[in-house]
Amino acid sequence: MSAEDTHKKRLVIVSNRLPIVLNKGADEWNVEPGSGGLVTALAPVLKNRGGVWIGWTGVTEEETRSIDLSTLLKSAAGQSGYTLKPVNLSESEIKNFYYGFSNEIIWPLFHDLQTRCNFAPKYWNSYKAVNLKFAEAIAKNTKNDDYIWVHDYHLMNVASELKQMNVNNKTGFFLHIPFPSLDIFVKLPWRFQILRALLEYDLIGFQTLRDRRNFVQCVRMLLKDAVIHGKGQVIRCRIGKRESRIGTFPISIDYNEFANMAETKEVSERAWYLHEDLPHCCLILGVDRLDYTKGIPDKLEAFRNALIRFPEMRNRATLIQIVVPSREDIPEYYDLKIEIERLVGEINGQFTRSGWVPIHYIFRSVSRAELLAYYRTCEIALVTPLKDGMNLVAKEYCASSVEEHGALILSEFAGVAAQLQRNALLVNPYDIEGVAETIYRAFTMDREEQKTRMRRMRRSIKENNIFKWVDSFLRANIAKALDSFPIIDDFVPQGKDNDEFLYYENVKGLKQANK
Ligand code: ADQ
Repeated sequence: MSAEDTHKKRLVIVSNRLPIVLNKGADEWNVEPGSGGLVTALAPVLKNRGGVWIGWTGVTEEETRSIDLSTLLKSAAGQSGYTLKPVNLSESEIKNFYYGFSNEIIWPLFHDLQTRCNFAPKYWNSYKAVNLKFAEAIAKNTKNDDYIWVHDYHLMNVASELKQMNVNNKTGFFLHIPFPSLDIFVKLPWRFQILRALLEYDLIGFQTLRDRRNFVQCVRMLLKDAVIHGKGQVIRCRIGKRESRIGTFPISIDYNEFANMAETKEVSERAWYLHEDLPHCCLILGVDRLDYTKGIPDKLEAFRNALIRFPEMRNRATLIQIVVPSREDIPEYYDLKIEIERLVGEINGQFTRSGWVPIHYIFRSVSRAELLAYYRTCEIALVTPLKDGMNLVAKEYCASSVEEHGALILSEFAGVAAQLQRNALLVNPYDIEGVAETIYRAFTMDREEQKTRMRRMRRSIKENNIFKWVDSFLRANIAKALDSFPIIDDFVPQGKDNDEFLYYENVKGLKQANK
């Protein structure tokens, strides 16, 4: 299939961040692939399908003026097989829309941590303005056949803005984080606006049935003109003549990519050396983005509790805690980093003996090969977020455990628990003693039981992989599967500086800007 043939229909992904990171080197900028759950999940799906990914570059509008952005994005697009279109944000938009509304209101509220919210009114104005900016970027870079798939909590208003601009493409929205219960959601000062904005999408997707149930209950209680009907994976909501669908689509990973890469020589050797460096030790792995929702301090306390109560674990169990730097400009995240470092220092000071350090702490982004080596070699994974939309680390750990050994300790408040509850060891992450006892249980679990559990979890993740997730979302929204957006063999990124305004030249509000 050539690029020419596919001009009719494209998959347009819209997310707050583009799947890249721009770094300022000594005298020039360079571009690297991004990390995080959304990128891990979507990058393999879009690869070489000639679609478009629209998002913020991660640097300020002021900084982008000194960068040859178009060349950098084109080089990244060439490798990834889809076109990247930037949305530029000013310093004040980054402060109020991104750090403010998205990360000081929606992120904590939707993770049930309402006391961390700062409901500053100016944040809402910025949120609306930036969502309009995204809608304009979409209008400029799409054609009428394109399917527009918007991701996550930063962009809940986009469909509503598109409608007001007379852009009537099919739209879908997927929420990667949890949706809170009514009691928590009603605290949001803009609760009515957000619910109505979400219902402007043709399809709204949630990670779990619990999230969908919470959303539907909020709609039922707060929007008196909304009528919910239907049953099954996707139900419907009607307001006047408008109907949207609401569904549950648990996100996944590219299982084969993880399983195959875990078996490569590079990963096998790295895995062997990791264990060789820590002989006779049971390795317990934690991999988390630096975030207060991931429950890292509670996890460290639980490990300390296990070392106190089960002395046979001393010298024989080591926790390897990888923390991926994230949002460190926010004081709360910086404080969390300090707290983690203090706890690691304290616990290591308390228990270290000649030849054994209880916690190995890694604070940096590790390469994919290194990450997989840890997944493959560690006997226990400790995934204990206080609340999580899904948690891909749990799935990646299982997919990479090619010897089929390894026990997964999993928070019951992670979305992934709905799928793996029978074979993972479920814990309440707030229950320090309970988690400690479960660590000990995993430490003493016999190999056969580990194998049986791991084999079942791997089968379930393999069957429900990322491609199935995309297919089920697209089928529910546009009655088409991913194959309808065929692979392009000779993909050339679109990137002429003047190729904007491809279709919607007469869009309300854009016509002036276009002149
Ligand atoms: P995240 O909060 O980012 O995602 P998660 O699902 O755990 O959380 O994904 C983290 C991703 O980062 C994994 O794919 C992992 O491989 C990658 N990663 C981890 N450590 C790394 C390291 N050191 N270097 C590089 N990459 C690393 C959000 C929601 C989740 C939801 C996902 C997808 O908060 O609940 O599962 O989106 O929907």
